[in-house]
Amino acid sequence: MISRYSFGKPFETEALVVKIEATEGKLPFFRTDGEGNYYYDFDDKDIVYGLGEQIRGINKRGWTYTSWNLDNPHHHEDTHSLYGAHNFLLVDGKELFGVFFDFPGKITFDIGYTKRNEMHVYADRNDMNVYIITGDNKKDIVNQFRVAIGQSYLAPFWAFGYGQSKWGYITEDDVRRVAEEYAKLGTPLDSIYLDIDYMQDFKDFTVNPERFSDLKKLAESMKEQGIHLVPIIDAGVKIEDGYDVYEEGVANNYFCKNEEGKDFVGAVWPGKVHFPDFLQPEARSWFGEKYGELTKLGIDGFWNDMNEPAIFYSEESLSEAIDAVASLKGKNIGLSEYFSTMGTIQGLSSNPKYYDQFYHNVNGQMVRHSDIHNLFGMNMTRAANEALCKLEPEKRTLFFSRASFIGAHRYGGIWQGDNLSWWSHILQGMQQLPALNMAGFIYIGSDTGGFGADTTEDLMLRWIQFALFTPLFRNHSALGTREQELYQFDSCKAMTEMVKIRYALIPYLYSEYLKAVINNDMMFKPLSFEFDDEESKCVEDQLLIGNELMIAPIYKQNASGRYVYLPEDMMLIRMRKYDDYETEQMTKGHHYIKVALDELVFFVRKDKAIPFAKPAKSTSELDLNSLGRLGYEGAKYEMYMDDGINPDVSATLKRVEI
Ligand code: MIG
Repeated sequence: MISRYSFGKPFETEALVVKIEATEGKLPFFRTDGEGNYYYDFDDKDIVYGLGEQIRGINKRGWTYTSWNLDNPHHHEDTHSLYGAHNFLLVDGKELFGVFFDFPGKITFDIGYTKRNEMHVYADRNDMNVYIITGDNKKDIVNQFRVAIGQSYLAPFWAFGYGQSKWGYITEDDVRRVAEEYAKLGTPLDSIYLDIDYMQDFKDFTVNPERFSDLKKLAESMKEQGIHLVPIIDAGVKIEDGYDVYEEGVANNYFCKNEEGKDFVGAVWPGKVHFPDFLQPEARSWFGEKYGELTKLGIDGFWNDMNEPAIFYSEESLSEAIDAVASLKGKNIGLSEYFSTMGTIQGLSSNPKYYDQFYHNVNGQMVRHSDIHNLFGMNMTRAANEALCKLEPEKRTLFFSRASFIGAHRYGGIWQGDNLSWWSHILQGMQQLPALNMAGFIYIGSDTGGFGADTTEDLMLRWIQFALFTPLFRNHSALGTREQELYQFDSCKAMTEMVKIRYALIPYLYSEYLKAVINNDMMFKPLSFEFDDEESKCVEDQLLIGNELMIAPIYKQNASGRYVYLPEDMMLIRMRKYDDYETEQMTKGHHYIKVALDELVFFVRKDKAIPFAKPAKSTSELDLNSLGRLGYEGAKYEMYMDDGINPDVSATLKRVEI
């Protein structure tokens, strides 16, 4: 049961797809002062799940989290905000309920940080809808919430293949080389990503003609090899006379305005930019249709970046900073001046004050950006998705975004942003998955191998052994970091075997993905969502995948194994290659399991089995008609399959028993 409690004048975020009448009467579970403060008292053992992309574990108790979409490459333990705002929580303990704070501005969740046994949720304004969801169990509550926020975005089947990306593929030859090297190595590959380097001067929907002389031809020749090119699109539009996107945006008032009613100027990769006002439906369809210029060239997937929106500086703040630095010229600078100057420079990027300086036109009303900040990225991806549904109605286009709000899950997936090549970030990325599923995001994944910092061969192997279970399985890294395509490493063969295992698992992973989308379920669950025992509640580094598998990845340097908790008897599968593996019956309880660097270990749940394919060089060549099985003798598996491309899933959906 879902009830809405309405405070002040809430902004319509469009997070929900159903209209729920506001309930008169007192908000249950929380104490509230009517000014945007909500308090909940915990028992010692209460657990809080949710908050989507936020850092710090599956159980959110013990830290404070702020929903404020931020270009934040520091996914450190003391971070408060990343790229998404997913204000849905589930409290499990003395009471069981879900709560969604439907609020598009800044809102903070102090979950036992100030006071260990108190949750304090607060926003700067109390104009919001609070939804309380009660139900039989955690899965039921999540399911009810998911129904209310609408069916999740459906990715094409090919998007389950392996993808290679790197900020710094400067020319089309770089792209061709990636394809060639992987072909030589025999690694399956379905996509190569184009980062900002393909654009002309970082202008959206342009292609640099010197470095990518014929994108259409390149896309065609890649398609022949089963490879999709997936270009990036940034939120900011370069200010440049003669550039059609800029000129049309100005002429039609499609850009965000400053207080004087002029187009707001920020700076990102192209230098000075305007930001499309994605809250205007006309601006959305205009910007969305621009994606068609690339689909005409054979492109069928996009990733939307910098859409928090990230702002490197504003004209005013940059000139202030330059003056501050200039005023120090020739002086003997002491410690405090040094640090305050450094602070001024560092504070230029995505400074909160910029977001007070521009406005959206919402049905003729000027709405300050900071009041609805967390809706911006969502509406960019919505623009792209809605336009492509019209331009290419016969097929699914791949979309994933960096910034998001609940509701964005209907328009695309997300990737988890600029992680680092750190061991702890394997775990971090994994812990985000169930909470993202709760918020509706199912097509998800983090940069495999790590984005920032230099990866290592062993980190890469371990990361692949985890990431091969995530819908988005993409190797991506930052400009200037160590090259991490698999062929850069001595263990490229072992890595390739892991990618092949991924392809063998695709029938299962895609089927569980479809189930999660169609039935509004979670694909990644904490153990405690299926098992009631006290120990399952504490497990932070294992996950259930679909209804059949459990994973317990290795995320520590030089570890030759790890402890695993089995909440029931399970079958261990130890694989070196898709056709070279052993199985072992394990009993419920704690075990130490050895896992060599070139082995993949995962578990099939008791009396269950999964389909298993023969790998192929791309998803288009996977033979789904002759599937093998892994798991318990006699167990049945209901497999969901469809043609992987028709946007209307029910048109081609089949459920077969395997
Ligand atoms: O300021 O386009 O998260 O994936 O490679 C960095 C360059 C901008 C951030 C994205 C990252 C991408 C990078 N972008």
